[in-house]
Amino acid sequence: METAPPPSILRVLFPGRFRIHGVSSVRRSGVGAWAPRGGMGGHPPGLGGTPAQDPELETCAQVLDFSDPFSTEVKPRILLMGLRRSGKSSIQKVVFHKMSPNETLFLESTNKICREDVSNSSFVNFQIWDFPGQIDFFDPTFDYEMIFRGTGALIFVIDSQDDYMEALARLHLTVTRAYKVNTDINFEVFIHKVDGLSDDHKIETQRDIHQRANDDLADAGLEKIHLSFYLTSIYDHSIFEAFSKVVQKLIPQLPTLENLLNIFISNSGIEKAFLFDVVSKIYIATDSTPVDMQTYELCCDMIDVVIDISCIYGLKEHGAGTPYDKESTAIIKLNNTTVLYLKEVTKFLALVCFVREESFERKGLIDYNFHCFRKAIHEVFEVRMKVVKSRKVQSRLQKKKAATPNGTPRVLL
Ligand SMILES: Nc1nc2c(ncn2[C@@H]2O[C@H](COP(=O)(O)OP(=O)(O)OP(=O)(O)O)[C@@H](O)[C@H]2O)c(=O)[nH]1
Ligand SMILES: [Mg+2]
Repeated sequence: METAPPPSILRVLFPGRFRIHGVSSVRRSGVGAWAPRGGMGGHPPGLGGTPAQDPELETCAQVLDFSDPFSTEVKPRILLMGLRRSGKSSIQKVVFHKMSPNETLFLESTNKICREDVSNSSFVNFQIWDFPGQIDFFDPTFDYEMIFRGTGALIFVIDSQDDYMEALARLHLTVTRAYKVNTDINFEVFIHKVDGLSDDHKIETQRDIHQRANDDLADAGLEKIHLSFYLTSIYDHSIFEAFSKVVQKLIPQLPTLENLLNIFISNSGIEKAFLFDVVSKIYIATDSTPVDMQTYELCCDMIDVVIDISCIYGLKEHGAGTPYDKESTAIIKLNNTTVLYLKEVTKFLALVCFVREESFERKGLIDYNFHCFRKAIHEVFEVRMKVVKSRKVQSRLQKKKAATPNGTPRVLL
């Protein structure tokens, strides 16, 4: 890739792709976004509190206000639904708040719908709505039509360690209700807590759940509804991988990003490349070669190492500065003649590549091609920002129209 596709070509190739879904308003999560991980390995005491102890988080997770006419803004919604104790809140906390999986043992049962914005002014912009276990669709105060109308993905969490017959009935009810309101929703089923199952049992459980759920839909004449299934656990990387796939389906620029990654790797002699959202470790795109779990896990570990070391040794006095910036880069040589190469792409995105040692000898070429790749990503990003700005202006105008001259809203908020 001696020359990156100029922006004009990008726009010609993907004219409709520069649509955005969201307007960023609230900063991601209440915890410092760059706190060292509490995830798989835990983090040093005193560095980055966990959300469970962070009172700021409580104010961040807004309680749903159904009457807010602007709360249904353009940001795609991801709903977390499922029976009580199936693990919904744990998933949200582990993926987006870096909570350590063990700490989820102390989470209290959710008793009201909590929504949270994941906004990082990059490609990953959405709202997550965490539901209490038992939602009564027949409760008149529960306006499910309004909720499903603005939903991009509905994640239904099934506890695989429990008897899942009730969960399957609830899944069927939820999916059919949601589909009636909005046929565009992606239905994602997380067969969760699989850390407690043997490999054979995992496959058998997935097959059984898949079969039963689809049979139920077929019996109701709704075989056109497509359900995607994932085996997940908060105790390994499977939950991050599953969430990556859910989020990728909501990123309209995905084909552009994949295309750029394909051009980049084929011209640089790179085996595999991932574009990561550094904070959540969700990969928002990868080239078209197949992903294997070990590769993905190595990338996650590399990001953790870079951020942890930067947090501990890279910050200025009194913790000023960010541990991830333009200068962020890392090279890790593995003992199997593979090199892991990480470079900053935007404030929130990193490129992590797998390169053979012999190809890495041409690092100059890789760096030059990376420079072109980065420029192209920024072009895509700029188009998106322009749309975000114009959406903001539109929304402000809308709000003004809805208010009386003395500023009081015409509708009850
Ligand atoms: N073994 C295992 N336990 C998990 C996993 N995910 C969550 N849990 C546990 O499941 C229990 C319930 O988790 P929650 O996240 O509170 O469940 P919830 O679905 O939000 O429950 P409600 O808010 O009551 O609807 C906690 O004790 C978690 O530690 C997992 O992947 N594996
Ligand atoms: Mg909960």
